[in-house]
Order: sequence, then C-alpha cells, then structure tokens
Amino acid sequence: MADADDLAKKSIDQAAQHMLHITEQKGVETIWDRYEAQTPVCKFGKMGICCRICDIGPCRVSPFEKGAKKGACGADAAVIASRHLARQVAAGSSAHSDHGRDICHALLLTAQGKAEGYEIKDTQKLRRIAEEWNIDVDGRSDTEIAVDVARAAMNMWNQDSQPLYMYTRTPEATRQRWEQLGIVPRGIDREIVQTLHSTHEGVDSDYRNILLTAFRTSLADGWVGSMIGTDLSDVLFGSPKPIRSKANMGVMKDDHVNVLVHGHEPTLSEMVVAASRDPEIVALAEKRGAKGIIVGGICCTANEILMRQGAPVVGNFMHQELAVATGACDLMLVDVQCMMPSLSDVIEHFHTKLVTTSAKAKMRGATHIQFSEERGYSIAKEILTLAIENYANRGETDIPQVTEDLVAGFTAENISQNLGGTYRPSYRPLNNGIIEGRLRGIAAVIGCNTPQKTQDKSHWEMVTEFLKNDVLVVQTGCSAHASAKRGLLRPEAAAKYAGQGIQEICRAVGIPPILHLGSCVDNSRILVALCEMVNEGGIGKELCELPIAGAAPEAMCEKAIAIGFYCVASGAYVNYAPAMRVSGSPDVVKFLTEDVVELTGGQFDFEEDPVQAARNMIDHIDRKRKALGLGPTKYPVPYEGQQDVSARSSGSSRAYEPAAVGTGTKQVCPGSPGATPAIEE
Ligand code: MSK
Repeated sequence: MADADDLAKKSIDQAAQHMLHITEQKGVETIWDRYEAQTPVCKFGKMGICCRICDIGPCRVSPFEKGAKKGACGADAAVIASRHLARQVAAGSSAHSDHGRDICHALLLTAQGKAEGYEIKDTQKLRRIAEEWNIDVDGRSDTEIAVDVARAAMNMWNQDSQPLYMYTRTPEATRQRWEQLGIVPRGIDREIVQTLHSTHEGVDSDYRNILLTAFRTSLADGWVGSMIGTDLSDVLFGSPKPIRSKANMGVMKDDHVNVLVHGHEPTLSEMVVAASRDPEIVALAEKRGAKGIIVGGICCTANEILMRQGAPVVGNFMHQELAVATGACDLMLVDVQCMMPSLSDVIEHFHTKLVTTSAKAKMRGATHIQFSEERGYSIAKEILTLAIENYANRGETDIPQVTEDLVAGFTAENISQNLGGTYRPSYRPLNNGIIEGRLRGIAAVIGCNTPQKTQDKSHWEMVTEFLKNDVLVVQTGCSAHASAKRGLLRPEAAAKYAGQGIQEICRAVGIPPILHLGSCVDNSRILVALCEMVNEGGIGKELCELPIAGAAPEAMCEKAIAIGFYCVASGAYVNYAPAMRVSGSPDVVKFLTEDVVELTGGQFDFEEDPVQAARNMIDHIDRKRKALGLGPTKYPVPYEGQQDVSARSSGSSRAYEPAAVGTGTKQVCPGSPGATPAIEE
C-alpha cells in the first residue's frame, strides 16, 4: 500500500490523498497509475523530434552526435518540432473557439425565441458590445440587437479581414506590432486551417515562419474565439459578480443527490443548476429519500457555474476519477474537453451514471442525451431525474470531509468597480498601486494539473512566492481550483500569505489576494484587463511594457499551449512547465525563449522549478518597472531580486503624475458602470 510519502508525491491535496488510498484499496486505476506505467516516456517524443506528419516514417532525428539529422523528406529537428507545436496550437485554438461558436449559436437561438429556458441576462453588456461593433442600438429591442450581435460574432470565424476586437480593444501600439509581423489574425477557422495546411508534409519548412503562423492562430483564439465565448456567455447567463462558495470533494453530501458537471461549456450546466431548483425536481429528490440536490463542478464547467451561480467546485482535472470513486456521485454529466476516457472504466466500479451530451464527445459506457438549446431546460430536468432515480442504487460511500471557503466572480469590468468604487469604476487605483510600489506587478497563473508533477504543488509554491513578494495574482481554470482548495481565494488569506503592499490593498477594498477570473476561455478577461491598464495610462502604451507575467506551471493540454502562444504574442513573459516538446531543436527553443522578444515583446521560459520560475517572472516584472522609471516595491520583500532597495529608503518611487494619464490611445473597452459588486452568498 502507498505510504504517506508516496501519496504526498502524488498530490498536496488532502482529499486527493485520501481518495488515492481508497482507489488503491478498491483496485480502481487512476491517472497516476497509468502515467507510471508509461514511464520512462519516449525521449524522442518528449523532445519533439519524432515526426508523424506523413506516412513515410515515423522519422526520428537525433540530437546527439550520431544518428540521423534529417527525416526522409529532409525535415530537420527545427522543422519537425515547430510543425508539431504549431499543430498543437491549432488544436488548442479550435477547442476554445468551437466553444465560443456554440455560445454564439445559443445566443442567436435565445434571441429568436427558440431556446427553452434561456434569456438574455446582461442586456447592458449586450448593448455595450453592439456599440463597440457599430451595431445599431437606438430604438431596438434587446432581442433584435442580440440577433445582430450573434451573427456578427459568427462572421468572425470565416471573415477575411481583421476581426472587430482588433480595432476596438487591442492597444494601437500592440496592433501595429502585429501588423508589421503579419500576425494579425483573420477569421478563426481560416487561421486554424492555414496552420494545418502550412504544417502538412512538404509545405512550410522555415521554422520561424511556422511559429509565426502559430502565433497568428493563437491570437485568433485569445482575442477572438475565447473573447467571444466569454463576452456572449456574460450576455446570456449574466456577468459574474464576486460571490462566495466552497471547493473540494467535501461539498458532496451523503444525504443529497450529487450531480457533477464536467467539461467546459456553460450552456447545459446553467440549465442544470436552474433545474436543480425547480420545485418539481426538488420534490422528486425528496420523494426518493434525498434531502436535496448538489450540483458541483469539475474543471472549467465548475468555473462557469461557480462564477455566475456560486455552485461549489468539486475539483480540478486530477479530481475527476477520484470524485466518482467516493461512491457518492450519482451522475456525472460531461460536454467537451478534459474528460478522461478512463471515466468509462471508473464508473464500472460504482453506481455513477456517466452522461455524454455533445455529438463531439461520446464515451464508452455512457448514456448519451444529445443537448440542444431548443430543449435545454427539459434536457436538464431529464438528466436530473436520471440522477435522482440513481440515488437509490448507491453502495458504500466515502466522501473526504475536506472543503475550503472561497470568493470568485471577478471580471475585467468589476475589478475596476471594486477598486474604483460604485460611481467611478476605474483602473486608476490599480495602476497607482503599481506606480507607488504597493504592487510590484501582476502575475496570471493558469492551466491544468498533470501527473508529471505533484497535483497542485507547483501552483501553490508559485502563487505563494508571488504573494509574499507583493505580486498580485489572477487565476483561471484548474489553477484557480488549486488555490481555492488551499484557502487562498479568501480575503483573509492576504494577511497570512501576502506582503505588506498587497495586504494594504486587500484590506482597503475587501478582495482576496488572488482574483479568480473564471474558466479557460476567460483568460480573455485578463487580456481585456491589461488593455484597461494601458488605457488608464502611466504604465506603458503597449501590453509588452506592463509589469506583468503569466504561467501555466502544471500544463498538460493543447489549449494551454495556445493560451501561452497568444500571451507571448501579446507581449507577455510566460513560464510554461512541463516544457513544450521542442527541446530536441535548440533553434526552436532559442526562438521561443529569446528571439521572439524582439518581435512581440513577449517570451517563453521553460523553467520547471515553480519558485525559480516565479523569481524569473519577478525579475522580468522588475525590468519592466525599471524601464517605466518606477522604483522598487514600497515595502521590503523576501525576494528583492535586482531591485535598487536604496531607492526605497530615499522614497524615490515614482509617484502618480496626472500628466502621465491618457495615452491618447484610449479605445472602447467595455467598462461596466453599475453597482459595486458586493460579494454574494
Ligand atoms: S479545465 S484545459 S485541465 S485548466 Fe479548462 Fe483544467 Fe486545463 Fe482542462
């Protein structure tokens, strides 16, 4: 049996450790077991120099003195590694963007009165987007406007010119940089198709050009497909507001029907949450002996219903099998992305019903109930009825009694309300915090879990390193769950983990030291927030000048690669670990970690150690501060790095100068006037 040390190597999460003990006892295989069976992994594959593009090979090129230096067609290590990486970017972009397209479809059907149970919840945001896209709003109904917005959004998949957001949101200087490089995206589908074509056998054999093609495709993901997914989800389901909830497997209850929603898109999960409160469904659950229904989430579906409904988070990527193994999951509903095929095997040990809902993603052993917006609410009730009827079939259960409180629900719009107040929402306090050195900068920590690393450990070590050094953290995806499960998304966490500067700000406005911004597509919220910081003025005129950095310290999927690419293309310093599979080509590694700085202003870092990676990011933030003429942090911090601490005692940190405000490039980012977001229960 695994001892405590073995379990601690697998996960730092107590609930996961408990469940790993149970799965071992019950002979349930998990991702940790299967990963171990795969080791040692193929070194050629890991280094990205095994080529499977055509059917002549597979060809492997050698990074060592001996061995083939080229594949049969003549492709060298750089071509092989860059082609595979570009295809991963295209796959990742396709996933986020297909999600965005589905949201457009749902909005269109809702506006046409064809979607059952749906309504347009944020009409203010709908009208702001319409105005941003030059769609007439005067004297028109919300549904008329929504039809035009949905159709304009759908056009962005196929158009031949620059999508609208490029003009309305991206800082002028950043867009000009992209134009010079030829990486301004056109239609999303077009960019993805072009990447697949360029990397087909015998097309592009210039690794730099292949990587620039990948950067352009990723920009279509982050600045178009994902951004539309986020914006139109807010329109349809309501923009999030700060909200309290709980995280970890202990949110499931023995005396309740437990329904876990897993995957990414909010269209059905929103209906399931709504239907779980339907008196008819509640009465049925009670009739079958349950005290109620818990709808909890796994992966990014969890984030979607957490941000808007306060639904509890059951866990992140590596929790999905373990949650079923509690024996208390009556039904797991999946849509698309991040569902392990092994769920089909795990459910064989338990009573759990696995329900697939998308024609894009079916699973062996699952019941398929095809989702359609036209019957959204009825389908949600049908699925909940299935879960309730399955409650009686439960055997022995073992729910780890581990939960943490959290506050989520932050957006690019309500951050400005939190900081600037009800009547004057503004990024000025945030920019001033940076200028005065209370905040050293901002780090976005995002992404997944991987069995290559101890679950959640790198997220934890990285974010706590940032907090104590006065770097404010924003998070999305499974990374946010890692922090939630350790109590870092509570306002009280600032006093325990953050430096004096962050503590002052968190105390003043009552926010946690880590702001949870939502799901993977919601990384677009981070881009919008950065645009707002540039627009606010005083800390740079383009995104690459900002004292910010990003990281995916436990990355595992193509979507994370696409996100990393659009962040670097946008000018960010990005730590990505475990490293992308390119180490077999020193040229590709050099391009991604060094040469690209001259082009986009951003760069990758593949440092594996999370604390060292955080310090590399802090060093980058300090270089940006210096370039902006900003002094060191206002207060001493454990990692001073290259800061000129003598400037601290002389008080020479640049104070906010009103003259610096207003870059003359202010664009129409959708601010959100309205009520200051009180934290909801
Ligand atoms: S769900 S993409 S494991 S963050 Fe977005 Fe989590 Fe990564 Fe899936």
